[in-house]
Amino acid sequence: MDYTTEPPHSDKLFVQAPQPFNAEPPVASLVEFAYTPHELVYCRNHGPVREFEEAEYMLSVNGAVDQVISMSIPQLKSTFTKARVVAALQCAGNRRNEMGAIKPVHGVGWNSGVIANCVWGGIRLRDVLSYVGVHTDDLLHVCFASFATLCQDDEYYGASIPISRAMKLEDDVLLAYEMNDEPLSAEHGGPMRVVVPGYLGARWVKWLDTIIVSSEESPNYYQQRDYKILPPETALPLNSVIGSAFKSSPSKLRVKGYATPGDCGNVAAVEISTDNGATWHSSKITYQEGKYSWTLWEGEIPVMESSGEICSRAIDLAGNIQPKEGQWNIRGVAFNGWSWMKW
Ligand SMILES: Nc1nc2c(c(=O)[nH]1)N[C@H]1C(S)=C(S)[C@@H](COP(=O)(O)O)O[C@H]1N2
Ligand SMILES: [Mo]
Repeated sequence: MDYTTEPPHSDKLFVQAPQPFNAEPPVASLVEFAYTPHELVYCRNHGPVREFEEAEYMLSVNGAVDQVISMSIPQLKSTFTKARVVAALQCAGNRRNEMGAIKPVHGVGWNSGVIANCVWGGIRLRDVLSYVGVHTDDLLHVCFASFATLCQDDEYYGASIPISRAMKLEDDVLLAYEMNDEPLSAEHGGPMRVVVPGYLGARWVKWLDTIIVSSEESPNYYQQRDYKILPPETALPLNSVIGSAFKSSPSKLRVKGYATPGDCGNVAAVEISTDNGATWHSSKITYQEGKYSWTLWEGEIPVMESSGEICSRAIDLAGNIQPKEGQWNIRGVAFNGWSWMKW
């Protein structure tokens, strides 16, 4: 595969694997921004990044539809209304290195920066499916594919979601062409990618060129093998991560981090402890937006020592508490044990 024609990458990222390009920002920088700036958005690729001309890029929609269509991006933009959604994009492998410390796991070694909270702009998948005509009462799947790009383990990159998720009224799934109000860059899937709020990043197919409505899930390797995670298969678990911890005065420790919900309602609180969880201090939530954003939090707690270790745990609206130990699995996905940081 040819990696020589890739556009330049951000120099603010730690490169975890150069080809395909896989890189993440330092988590201390990440938690400084509610919306992740482009240069701090992680890159997760299974093949070379390619640039395409928007005017010539075509999206085709076929399969179990009344009318097959093939439209260019400008045509799609003029046919369907624009929507904006704030949602956190997160790789299932986020925090894999912490899981791997328990017992070795397979996959790119990731720390806890494989997440980005962005404003996504695009057209609604629901509008496109209504336009082509689908039978929503059937147990159908909406399969996404990027045949235009190459990848490591299959002929193309693909994924799917149930049609019920695609058609859900208040929770738009987007075919996005903007990220943080800028045109979607090539490395994040421009001219068009899928945005499925609440689902793991593997389903957010980049360089989308084909949608197939089918009675089966996508047969693609990345749907059937690589990102089959324990139930729930699509959402990531309740999580919190410490981004930075430093002494703000001789007697105070300042701690900042992010948190993400599972599928039982948003994050309601994040707690921090300096005694391995014997006692917990509450933190202040400083940012949260809608159902699908991440949560930013910070706290200042009394400490007299000059060094130590701190941990965090998140609690959601249903009262679920992030577990002390994450559940180990060989793929190293969906780790959500308490977050720890030495200071
Ligand atoms: N076509 C294509 N889409 C893809 C991928 C890919 O390699 N190829 N990687 C997926 C995975 S595993 C993740 S986590 C996200 C990463 O998106 P990003 O690189 O914009 O951060 O894109 C998903 N969509
Ligand atoms: Mo991913």
